[in-house]
Amino acid sequence: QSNKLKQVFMEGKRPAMGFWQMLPGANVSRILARSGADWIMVDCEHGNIDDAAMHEAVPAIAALGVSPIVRIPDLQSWMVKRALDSGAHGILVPLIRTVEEVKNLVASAKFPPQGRRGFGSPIAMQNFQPMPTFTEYLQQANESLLTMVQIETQEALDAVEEIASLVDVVFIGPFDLGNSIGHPIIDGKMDPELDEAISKILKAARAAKIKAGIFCSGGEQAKFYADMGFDMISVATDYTALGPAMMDQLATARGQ
Ligand code: 3PY
Repeated sequence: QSNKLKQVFMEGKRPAMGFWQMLPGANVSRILARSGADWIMVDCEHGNIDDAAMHEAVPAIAALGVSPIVRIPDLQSWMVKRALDSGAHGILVPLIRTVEEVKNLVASAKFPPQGRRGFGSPIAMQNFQPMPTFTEYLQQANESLLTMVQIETQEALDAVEEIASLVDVVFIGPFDLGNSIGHPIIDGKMDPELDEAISKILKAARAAKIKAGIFCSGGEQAKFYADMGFDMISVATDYTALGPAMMDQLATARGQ
């Protein structure tokens, strides 16, 4: 099954760069997916994206050869199922705390015998090229769909080595991680203890031979973490990019 993100991971030549979709609408998805990004995160946790909007965003992104990844709102089996049934090429679970939760996630994301994902959606296979048959999707999904967890709590940081042995990607949410370890990001400034936690997560991913991802607040920060060796980097969000782009044009129009 075609999975652009997985392909970039397997080639291992460059980090996979992507954007965060927080605003609903297939047109937003298409703008983001046409940017040259490898993957788009459909953010059902903090974004304005409900189940119906997710079912519009995922195919719009996949149709352009880009990997749609869904961040589910919370670790609930039914959310994992609906995200994967919508055709997502992977899922990201926020605010993980324990190894037990991660095992639960993996079980929810895999068909038997590896897990307990229910089979029956005719929608998922539409989002791969060439389109697999029902049976091919069943045979390939466990291997090709990416399981990712966010390391953004003290508890997950403490258990990161074991967590990394269970998933495809450990993905850092620096804002929540900073809050959880008692060193929040203030005015964009990262505390040295947060930097240390980030290095620890990257190291754990390397040791487990899996990929490490991180959420960034712009291109400059994204370049910094790409140079540091991260494999999956979120460069910006639609929501935060739109305002400055418009203000820039307005300032030019007003000769400012
Ligand atoms: C964080 O930085 O905590 C995130 O999860 C980004 O959305």
